[in-house]
Amino acid sequence: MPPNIIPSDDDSRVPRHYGIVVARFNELITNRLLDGALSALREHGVPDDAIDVAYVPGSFEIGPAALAMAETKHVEAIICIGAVIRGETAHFDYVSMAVTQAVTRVSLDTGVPCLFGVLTTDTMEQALARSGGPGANRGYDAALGALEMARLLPRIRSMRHRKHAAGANPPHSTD
Ligand code: INI
Repeated sequence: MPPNIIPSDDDSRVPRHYGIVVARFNELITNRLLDGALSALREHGVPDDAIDVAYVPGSFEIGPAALAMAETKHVEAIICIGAVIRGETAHFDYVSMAVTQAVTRVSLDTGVPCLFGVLTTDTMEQALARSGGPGANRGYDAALGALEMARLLPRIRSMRHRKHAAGANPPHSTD
């Protein structure tokens, strides 16, 4: 018997809200990543009034803003956007590690998928190359990931109810 593939295909009739947290530091780059993320959401039928954008000073502040957004339970996925460029700072390693860990933690602790649209590059040229048009814009890619995860996770969660409803795996608890 073939495995049961849980679909994450398009079901744009289901309205969903998305959050974007964007760092102003290196705003030349982060504005381009934000434009890419907005393009991807709009191309997939997400109306602007279903998108909440929060600006933070730098990538270090993305974690707390993403956590606050996730805790509202108003958004089904959060796209985190920043640009940490090694040439600009002696604390590149600290900022990039902190934002990576924070975004991972918010995602796992809250169950709201947080997509990582944060560039960590050695040079401004590399950052420019990764914030261009579709196919070369990590903000666009992160938004595609957000669309997919927002469709997939509710379907995985609903499997529990489906199994119980079918009586295939009766729960052990008495609730
Ligand atoms: N923040 C970034 O998003 N990218 C950077 O490259 C960067 N540099 O170079 O320092 C940066 N620093 C600011 C940091 O994110 C915090 O906003 C700041 O330390 C205040 O907490």
